[in-house]
Amino acid sequence: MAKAKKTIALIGAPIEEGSGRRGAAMGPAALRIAGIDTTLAELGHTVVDEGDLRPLPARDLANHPRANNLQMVAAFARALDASVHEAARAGRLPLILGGDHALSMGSVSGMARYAAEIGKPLFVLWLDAHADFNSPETSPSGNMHGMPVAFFCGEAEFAPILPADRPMVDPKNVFQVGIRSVDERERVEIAEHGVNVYDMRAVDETGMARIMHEIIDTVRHADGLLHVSFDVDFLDPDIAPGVGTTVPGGGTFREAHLIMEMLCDSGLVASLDLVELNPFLDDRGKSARILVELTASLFGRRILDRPTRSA
Ligand code: Z70
Ligand code: MN
Ligand code: MN
Ligand code: MN
Repeated sequence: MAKAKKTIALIGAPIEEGSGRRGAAMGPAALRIAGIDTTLAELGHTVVDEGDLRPLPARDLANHPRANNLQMVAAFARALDASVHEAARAGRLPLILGGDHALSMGSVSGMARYAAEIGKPLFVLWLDAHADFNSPETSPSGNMHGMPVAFFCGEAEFAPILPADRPMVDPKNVFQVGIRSVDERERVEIAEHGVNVYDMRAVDETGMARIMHEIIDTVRHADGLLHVSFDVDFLDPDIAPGVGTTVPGGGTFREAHLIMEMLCDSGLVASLDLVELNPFLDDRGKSARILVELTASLFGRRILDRPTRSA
């Protein structure tokens, strides 16, 4: 499986309106400059760069006092829902170059539609310091990058961003790893809806290898599709400073690398978001380069050409 060559669609989503600050819109450019396309091509994949989405604000939606920049966030959600769905249907693996995490409202919804059409359950692996399960009602900031998981699970239906009858993701099919910053009301929501949360304590106590085996086994036994959403702040700010919301105590490079290698071996990954890279805050391209390294591991780069002893 690890050797399977794919056609990968790079979809740039220069959105920063979902976060509380500027800079994430430069993410797609930084990932391209760090060589995401050539790196994947060198691994033998066919890479189709679809360029950057440039949606106009969704003027049909009223401004919302607790959903900042709703019109722009909705525009990206709609554009991504359409382009991710189309890429997946055409047999291309969507790789979304973010852009802040609000973009996952669209990317995951597009994959949920595709999964429903082919009759498979969609699972989401959410690698993040944050649970991103707020809604305008619960959010302390109003920033929509803190809301995508609630949105694609159907728990934040406050405005017609996407059709209300679209396929939703079952919160029990969401696996969150690396979580270490959860708001008070968000904590109640994720417990109530049965989101699978492996917080940093779980990572320390259980170890990343066992956690990933559990997640991969669950997806495999359900014959599911797996969407991976990688927020740069999953990583420790010491190794990846190029992100708006740094939270100490993050994942190590080795943990992230192991995740990617195990996912590669699983052959289950159907789509990937790389989000929250803020090149304006980065240290000479360091975080962009790490993201490209990790993506290379997910798509088949390996240290030795043999299965690991644990496989
Ligand atoms: C907080 C909120 C968040 C990312 C920050 C923070 C959310 N829970 N998400 N950075 N990626 O404002 O909702
Ligand atoms: Mn996030
Ligand atoms: Mn985050
Ligand atoms: Mn609820």
